[in-house]
Amino acid sequence: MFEEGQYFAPITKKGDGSVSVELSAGHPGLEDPTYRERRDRIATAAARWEPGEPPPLIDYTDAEHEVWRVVCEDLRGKHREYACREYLDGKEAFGLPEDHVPQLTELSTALAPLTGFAYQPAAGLVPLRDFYGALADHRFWATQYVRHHSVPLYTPEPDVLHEVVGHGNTLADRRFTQLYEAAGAAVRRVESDEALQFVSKVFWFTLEFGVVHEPDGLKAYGAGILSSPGEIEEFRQMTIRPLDLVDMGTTDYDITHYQEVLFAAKSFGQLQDVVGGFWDTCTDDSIEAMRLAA
Ligand code: NLE
Ligand code: FE2
Repeated sequence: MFEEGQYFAPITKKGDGSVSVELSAGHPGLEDPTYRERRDRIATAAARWEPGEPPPLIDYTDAEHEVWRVVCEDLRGKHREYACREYLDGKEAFGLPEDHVPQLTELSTALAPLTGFAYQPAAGLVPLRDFYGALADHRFWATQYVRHHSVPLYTPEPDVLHEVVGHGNTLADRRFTQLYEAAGAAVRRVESDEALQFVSKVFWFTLEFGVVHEPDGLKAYGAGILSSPGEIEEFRQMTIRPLDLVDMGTTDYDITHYQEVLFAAKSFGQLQDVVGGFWDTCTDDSIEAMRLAA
């Protein structure tokens, strides 16, 4: 089950430190025991990781490398057509491999001189405060497993393709990492669960699923659109609302489907001013006041 604001599949820890991953109804890997065993093994490696260590090395199989190749190849032209300028700049600077799944540890090394961000491995569900708080310290919690091979175009929960192709290319550009850092600082500042949910939803409708107007059309900058060869072809047909903090912070969403409501910035500069400015300064009181005024 995925509740709002939950970014990763819930896990259960066993006595020996190994974990088992819960998959939601309708997940393409639910009835595939080989896939589930693989998910559990990769999650166990992350669960045994200690802060300060590099992320565990994963022995990706040929089949997993093949899923990576299929998705990257499919996304190549679609990114050129539908991704925003800043994402394409990050993608060029980062230079991800398209023929094999890279290791998180080598990606952190590549990000260090670009933005200073580093990956740390997520076994499963990361509590919201930990997920966002890490961003303030330039750390990004990431899963390491690969989506199920039967549906490479879309996965209902974040996998390594989403974390690395979707988020990684943005973590390689300072204009984006300033926004990630600001979101992290905002979550550290707010105390109430209501304010946390509000900040988290603004993150969802921007850094996960945001779109932005460019002179030649509507482009995606949200990682969830940019890691899905299926959704990236559909976002222009969705309901597009103007960038509005209270609307974003109070609109419900369902992580398991293509997003039907998206919020468009007039420009990347507007995103930085409105959303970056909000995260830089928001408090429990300011969020409450915004809601009451709306
Ligand atoms: N739906 C995304 C994809 O297929 O890449 C992953 C989940 C984003 C929250
Ligand atoms: Fe994400």
